[in-house]
Amino acid sequence: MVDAADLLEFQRHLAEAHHIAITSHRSPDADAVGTSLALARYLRSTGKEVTCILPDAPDEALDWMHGVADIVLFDRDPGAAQEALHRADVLFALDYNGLNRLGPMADAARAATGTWLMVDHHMGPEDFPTAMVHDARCSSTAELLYGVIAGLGGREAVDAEGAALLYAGMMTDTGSFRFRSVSSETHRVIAEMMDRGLDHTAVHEAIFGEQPMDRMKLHAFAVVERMEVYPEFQTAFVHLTAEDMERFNYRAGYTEGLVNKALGVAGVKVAVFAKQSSDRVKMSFRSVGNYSVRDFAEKHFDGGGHHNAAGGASNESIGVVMARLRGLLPEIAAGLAATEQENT
Ligand SMILES: [Mn+2]
Repeated sequence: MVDAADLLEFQRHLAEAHHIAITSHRSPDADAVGTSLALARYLRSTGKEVTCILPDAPDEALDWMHGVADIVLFDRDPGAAQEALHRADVLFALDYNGLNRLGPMADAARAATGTWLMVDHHMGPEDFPTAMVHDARCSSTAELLYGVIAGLGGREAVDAEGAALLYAGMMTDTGSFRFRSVSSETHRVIAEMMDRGLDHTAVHEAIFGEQPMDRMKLHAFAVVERMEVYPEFQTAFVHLTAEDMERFNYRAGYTEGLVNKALGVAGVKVAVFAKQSSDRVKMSFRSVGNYSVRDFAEKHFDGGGHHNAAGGASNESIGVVMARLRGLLPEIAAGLAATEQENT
């Protein structure tokens, strides 16, 4: 929920701003990119000059998003990114709350002299912003941002195009409205956007409807050759080595959704996906129900995120990581048993 006092703060800073920079986290997902572009649309409709800046490129699966080609990418054009950050009177941090989430762009962001405003739904925000709309219970930044735009009087500016951008973030951050974080408010926001022309089917098709053959083969391979299901622990793992990804001509976004395939196995309540990513292993954690994968990711893999969806990383090899995960199966099962007791 968006607090009226926070909105007033936003309003005050925006009223005086001419140049606005909108930033989001590295490896930007649909929530990051969709909110950046939707906020830019709204602010431009009020006469502001807006630049969207991301540390690196979004997945190809988001190429359909209106305005995505105009986003300044720090890794491709650090000069332009630095200049836009430097020129901004107001800078937005969307869908992240710690500057380290910007990766190599963090120092350039730290050097910016404008006023930081944040809209985010992750736990434990840093205090660099002057004002923030923050709610860790909210299922997506897109849902929160809709409340911000509506609260600033911009409801009408969220047309069919803007609504598609926000809906993409809401849909993907909720596992297509599956996670516990989905609330009646989530659906109220969507209802309003549908009244303004949102084509939800088109968004779903654009993101999930079609995929390159290589990606489909990679998923099939992962499920057949690299998935480990442990029914006695209600847990499934799936992993990919660097060679696996090379074999199927891996591109950004290809492994999206694999963790949900593992979670979708009958009887599985906790799923982990791990992949070799240059010198690190990156992990996605998912759960259904009360078991917190955020706590698990924090404790064992320097990670964080949400109750049912979290991420982590390790500098160990993929083999070592998988061995460590197998060793943690009893701990996961004990945690699942404990949360089940909470329920009864
Ligand atoms: Mn998000």
